[in-house]
Amino acid sequence: MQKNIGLRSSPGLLYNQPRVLVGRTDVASVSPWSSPIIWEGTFDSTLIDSIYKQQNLTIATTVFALGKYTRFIKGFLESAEQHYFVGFRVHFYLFTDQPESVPEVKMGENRSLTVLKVQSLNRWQDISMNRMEKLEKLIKNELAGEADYIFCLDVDTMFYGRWGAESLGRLVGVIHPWFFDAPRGQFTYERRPESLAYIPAGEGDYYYAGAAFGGTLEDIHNLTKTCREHLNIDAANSIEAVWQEESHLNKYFLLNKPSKLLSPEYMWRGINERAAPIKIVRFANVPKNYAEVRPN
Ligand code: UD2
Repeated sequence: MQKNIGLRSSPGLLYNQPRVLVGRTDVASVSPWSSPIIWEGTFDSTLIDSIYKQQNLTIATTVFALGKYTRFIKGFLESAEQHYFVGFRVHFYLFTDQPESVPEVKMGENRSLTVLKVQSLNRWQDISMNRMEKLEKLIKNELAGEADYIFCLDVDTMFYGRWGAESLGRLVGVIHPWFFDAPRGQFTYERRPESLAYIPAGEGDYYYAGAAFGGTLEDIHNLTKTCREHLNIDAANSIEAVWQEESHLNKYFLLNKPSKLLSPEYMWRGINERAAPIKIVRFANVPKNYAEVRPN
């Protein structure tokens, strides 16, 4: 009788055995509504890649660079080429008021960049908030049939480690790097009932970063549309939430629980900052002088 010792059933199935009783014990890797929280040590990148590569996915990725923030484009794109969805089809959409100052960045195979001109705005708060409307329109008018997932990222950032298919999900939020170990009473949610972003004391799950969120086109269309509508209603009522669209995003995620959460490895404070549970910095803020870089 012939034995199949040494033969494999199919390519991509050679990875470490999943263990029921072994895992990260220093952090929660699941939320109370049973969504995974992605940390280093909670996934096998070889396995994840072999699952998702078969699906022939396109990941749309948006970033905004207005005013002096164009200086961050090069570092963002070059580091994304090294670490972000390597081996996948990625289409970057860069919104800027100065298309002429977008640097030449060599993109890999199956990776492309579309530059979209937007009008300049005078207040940094308006630049930040206006992203929701632009994203809503992009998804509705341009992305149908063109992408499977979308991530919306801040530009004053760089990638330092793998950000890959482990981050994909229907509705994905990133736990903010400053508040992951804080009691929710300290979260900088909007606390005035007059705003639609209001979250009262004693409520809330996590504090999510406005700098990174993603999911399927349908879910992110709903998210950006809802946040845009709520920002407009607040504006009509002469109120601006304490952290603008980030406050509205936090309210949205309170009412619409993310199906996947990314740990602060996916939006860290800076490459030189340390905290015990952070075993790898994947994506982090680039230090900036707010007074110098913002329009006012
Ligand atoms: C926080 C959030 C940010 C946003 C903001 C809300 C994190 C880590 N950061 O960051 O996502 O929610 O609060 O106010 O969660 N921009 C320009 N030109 C400008 C100003 C801003 O292009 O002159 C764009 C750019 O893409 C930038 C983004 O808006 O990355 C957010 O602005 P920020 O980085 O100044 O906001 P920040 O650091 O206070």
